[in-house]
Amino acid sequence: MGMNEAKLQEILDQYPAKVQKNRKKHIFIKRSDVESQQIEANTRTIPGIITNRGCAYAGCKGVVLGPIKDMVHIVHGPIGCGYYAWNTRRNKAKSDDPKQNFINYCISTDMQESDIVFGGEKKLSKVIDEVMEIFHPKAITLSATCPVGLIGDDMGAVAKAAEAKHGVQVLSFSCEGYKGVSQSAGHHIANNILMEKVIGTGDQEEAPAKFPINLLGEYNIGGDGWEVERILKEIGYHVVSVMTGDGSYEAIKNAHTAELNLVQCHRSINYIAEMLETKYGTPWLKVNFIGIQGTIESLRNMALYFDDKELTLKTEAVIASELARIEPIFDQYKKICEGKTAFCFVGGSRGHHFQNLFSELGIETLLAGYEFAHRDDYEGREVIPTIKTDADSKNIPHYTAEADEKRFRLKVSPEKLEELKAKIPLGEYKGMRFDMKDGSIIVDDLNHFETEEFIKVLKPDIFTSGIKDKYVIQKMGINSKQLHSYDYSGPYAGFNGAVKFAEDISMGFASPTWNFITPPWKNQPLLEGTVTEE
Ligand code: CFN
Ligand code: HCA
Repeated sequence: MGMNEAKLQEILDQYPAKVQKNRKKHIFIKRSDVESQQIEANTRTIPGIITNRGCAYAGCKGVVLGPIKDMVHIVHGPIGCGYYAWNTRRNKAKSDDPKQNFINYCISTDMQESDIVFGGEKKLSKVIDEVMEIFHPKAITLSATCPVGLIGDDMGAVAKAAEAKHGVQVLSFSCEGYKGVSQSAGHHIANNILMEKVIGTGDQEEAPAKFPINLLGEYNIGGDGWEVERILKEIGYHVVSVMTGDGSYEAIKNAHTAELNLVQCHRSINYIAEMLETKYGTPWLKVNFIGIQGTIESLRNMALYFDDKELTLKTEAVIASELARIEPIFDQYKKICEGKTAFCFVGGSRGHHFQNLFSELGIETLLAGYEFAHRDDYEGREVIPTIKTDADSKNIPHYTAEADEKRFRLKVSPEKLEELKAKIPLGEYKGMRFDMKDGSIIVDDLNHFETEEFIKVLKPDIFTSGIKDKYVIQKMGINSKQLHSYDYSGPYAGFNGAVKFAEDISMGFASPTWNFITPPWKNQPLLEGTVTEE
């Protein structure tokens, strides 16, 4: 199965020459007989092309900051921007103190024309005052939208004055939508300030329990983080903080006390993982709790890292009992899924992670890609060390150890670290390319034209992506599943999540709805239809 170069060229030939030249660099067919296959990524979408990407504000406020439940997140800008990032991502949160859980609110300065003309700083200060009066949060974030940057409101000055007035931390994020080519720049902006101003400010020197870890890049979409925490706690780990799903400002302040950082979504949080290693000497381990085997492998690597007999035994016991419980159910769904094919296109890491689940269900991924990932996500971190080639980092500074006097102890001696690295992938991860079959297609920033063209040629049985293309795909008669929001379902992570995913997509395949839809290619020609006269 798969696609050959000639067929791909046929699709690309439909583009004007200049566009074709650009898009060609973002697409390749996997070949294992060549050592390196380069892809262009993290560059600007051609204006006019319908991309699925979001903006820097989405990456900062929507993705990284939004899930922190005990801070109030104020959006300085037009109400549409506030609305866009208002719980649509389904990052769940619950709190022991419901008065300190602000996750369901959408708070915005609701900028109007007059604010654009006369400036919005006063309005922003007023909103902060109102928020303090109504909610009494421990801390506040301010996120900038495009017009704020264009008119030059000084959000930093407003934040500083508000801190002095109210005595709580008010963090200002210059994440105007246009600050980068996608969400990715926003992740970076959020990560930098959390690192600089929040992490390490807690008063704990040591974690209060054994095997303390941070779970980085887990946003608790549809409850994923809760399922992962359930497993980790059962084994005996102490979860210091989760960044940032169901996240808490108080917990993030003490993130420096963890002995190991687990990185689930590498794309959005690699900066924090790297900075925590530089500053506090905490190594990081790439994990993937999507898929049964991915979960097992991640748990085993963690046990190897901590190198404790009891923990290792408990890890194996939990794996065995979870497998015994879920495998019989999972296998039933596998019967429905086996032999089918998929396209898997998501933002920055799920396009890779979910291929695990597909292959465990006997589904082959024919095409995959990311909206805004960087080259290392495709080609592997061994090939492309992230920080050095990161286009965003040219504009957005990184934390360096030299800039900071306060360095904590190394969590693992340099000798032990080398020994561990020989056994487990500390500080490393594979790119998507290595997990895909020869002949499969890898596409960066897939657009709607290419979506339709690739579907017509390869006719996948399921297409996983987001809201912006879901219904177009569904109308083409293809089982379409959102892997951003999980279509109101979830969790899909961990053991229970694997079963839930299998159940949901099996329901999709088995739905009688498909009998009532005729895919467009069965009614060809599409554009040259005849017009009947009355
Ligand atoms: S939850 Fe994550 S897993 S954080 Fe990132 S790269 Fe987005 S919001 Mo949509 S679903 Fe998506 Fe990833 Fe990491 Fe989500 S694949 S695009 S910015 N993403
Ligand atoms: C975002 C958030 C998003 C959008 C999802 C989608 C999410 O980019 O602002 O396009 O379906 O996961 O909610 O990625």
